[in-house]
Amino acid sequence: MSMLSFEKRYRVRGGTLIGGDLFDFWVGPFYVGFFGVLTAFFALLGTLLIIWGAAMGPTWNIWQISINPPDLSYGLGFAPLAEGGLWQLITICALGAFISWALRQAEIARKLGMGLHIPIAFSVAVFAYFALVVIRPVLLGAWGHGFPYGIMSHLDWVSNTGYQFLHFHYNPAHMLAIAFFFTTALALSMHGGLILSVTNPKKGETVKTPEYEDTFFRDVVGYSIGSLGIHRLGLFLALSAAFWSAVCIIISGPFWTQSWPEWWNWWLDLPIWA
Ligand code: 07D
Ligand code: 07D
Repeated sequence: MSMLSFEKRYRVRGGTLIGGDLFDFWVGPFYVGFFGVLTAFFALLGTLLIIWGAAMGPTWNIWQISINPPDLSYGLGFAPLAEGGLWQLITICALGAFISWALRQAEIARKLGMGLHIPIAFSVAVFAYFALVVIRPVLLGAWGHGFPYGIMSHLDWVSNTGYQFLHFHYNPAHMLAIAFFFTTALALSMHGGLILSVTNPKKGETVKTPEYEDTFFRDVVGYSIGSLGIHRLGLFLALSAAFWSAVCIIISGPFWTQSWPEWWNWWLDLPIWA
């Protein structure tokens, strides 16, 4: 449902980060903005480059298409298009599109006088991607350490990279990230359930107030984090999941080259056992 009276009031120029009035308008329900144009440009170019890469063969099977990074021998240099150069250009386009998308979110939030929580949250996902295709490859000295762009081939990369460290589950940052992902799902299921239980009553019953939500949790566990607190906690849990994911892959190789189970030898080396 559109909120036309409200939209009329806020759909005014200003709040842009760059370019002043340039592209400061809406097309139907969408805000365009300089960064909207930039996102569209990078997304379109990146997609066309993927299609070009697919056209080079050997398959049009959507599951099997894979645009691979350059061979390790190219180091941090540019590779010919057919030998990983396309992957490099697509990576630039992907980062261009993701960063522009975050900045477009920031412009819309500024226009509405809102906080920047959403662009900041999305930036953490972009950081995880940046960690995989820029930070780690640069630290290891070759773009060839990035992951290939293909539905199945990127799964092979995750598996192979995991087994290079014998048992990736022993990576302590991977453990933290997984624990945060699981906690995020637990928190969202409880929060979604709680909100539905009070705001979606049976026919004839009234919607309940947040006091009911608080009282429910006080009765169950003796404490309620409150309406604002649960959203702070949710954002913290989800961002921590992606943050520790980025950490777990950045340290794998650049800062720890042995198997991950061996990392835990520090425990056996503690002076208390001597
Ligand atoms: C539900 C929001 C909507 C987004 C969707 C993804 C594309 C790609 C490409 C046609 C939760 C849209 C997909 C635009 C199309 C072509 C050539 C988000 C939601 C629906 N992965 N991954 C998937 C990406 C990495 C891993 C699925 C992207 C890392 C594992 C989809 C990236 C590692 C599994 C996909 C990325 C990794 C998947 C579902 C970028 C560690 C699965 C994703 C840019 C993070 C699962 C066949 C989903 C699967 C899956 C996309 C990076 C691991 C194709 C865009 C390298 C283990 N990944 N992935 O629902 O079924 O996300 O794979 O970094 O099991 Mg992946
Ligand atoms: C990188 C995606 C960013 C996406 C962006 C947006 C579009 C537009 C358009 C929809 C980070 C893209 C948008 C394209 C779409 C439309 C219209 C998200 C990213 C910017 N692991 N593992 C993780 C688990 C094992 C291994 C992370 C579990 C094995 C490696 C997470 C298990 C081995 C790497 C995680 C498990 C192994 C990881 C992924 C269980 C393999 C990574 C989440 C239960 C043998 C990766 C930064 C993430 C990582 C990663 C979970 C098992 C290896 C914590 C639950 C033991 C090599 N694993 N893993 O990062 O940290 O999301 O990446 O067994 O590189 Mg693991």
